[in-house]
Amino acid sequence: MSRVIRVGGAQMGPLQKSDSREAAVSRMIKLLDQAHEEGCNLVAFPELTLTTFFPRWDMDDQDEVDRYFEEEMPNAATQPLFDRAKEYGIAFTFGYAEIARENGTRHHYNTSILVDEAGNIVGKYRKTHLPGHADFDPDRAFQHLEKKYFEVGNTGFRVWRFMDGIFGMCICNDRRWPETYRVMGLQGVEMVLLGFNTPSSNSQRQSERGDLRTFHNDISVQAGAYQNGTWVVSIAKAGVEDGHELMGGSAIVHPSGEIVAKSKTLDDELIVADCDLDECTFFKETIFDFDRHRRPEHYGLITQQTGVVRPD
Ligand code: CDV
Repeated sequence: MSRVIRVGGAQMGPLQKSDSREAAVSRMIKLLDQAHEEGCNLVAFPELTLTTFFPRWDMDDQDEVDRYFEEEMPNAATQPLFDRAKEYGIAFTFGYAEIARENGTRHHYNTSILVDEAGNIVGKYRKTHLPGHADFDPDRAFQHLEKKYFEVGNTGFRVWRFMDGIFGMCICNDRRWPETYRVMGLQGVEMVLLGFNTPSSNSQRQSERGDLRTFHNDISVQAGAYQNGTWVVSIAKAGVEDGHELMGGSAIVHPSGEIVAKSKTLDDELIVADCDLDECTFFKETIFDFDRHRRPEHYGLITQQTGVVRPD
């Protein structure tokens, strides 16, 4: 039986502080309509799809912060997206800022969900690698306060049996860490879905070239795909948000590590690729046959320590 999935990568252009959830969702629905016309079975949207990338702003009023978060999913603003996708029989994933109630306490996470073709949420991932800082940093050209607004996710890198394959999720900065892909690779992942919001310039090194930032993005997702024999669908929120530019470079990456579809704009844009999950098998059974070739007895430091310990 064929395991080809036509994937639509729905890059989103910028969202301003003043943009409503409804405005974001109506743009998502337009991309979904286009994906339907192109015969897609699965559509991937970016990280924090519903709002501007608010961690660039330093806020101390928790009510102001909470306005960027969702307490329910779906909710009134996103229900039309769920309804349209169900009508089309398209599965989808998108990221949002989540307030979760756990043991009677409110928790704030940077979250993405996996929704099946009948509109049911079948998977949830909460971002593990939160970049940036927790306090205002006067030395940065702009702020990146994810550590202030989010808690480290408590889901870990799970995978789900989905659409005749094995799917996983991660979010933005997670894509730069090989551990992210390997933990899912060890569970047989065949497609990793991820969204990102990456500024076009480095807040701590303004001289960093844009093409180098693109290279770091590409090398991360391409290596993750190849080294684990998995498809990677990596989708940006791009363009100038409230005066700050986010890079584009959404890509669909084959298990060989080759990019098979890439965005060309910094705006709402759909990229499409036919992704045959069976093409993972060759890589998983040869050069990256983990069972035959991995040597975990020599990898202990990876889980025993966090930072670098140099020899005396
Ligand atoms: N949203 C992100 O996680 N952004 C990060 C930062 C470091 C730019 C990223 O890795 O792209």
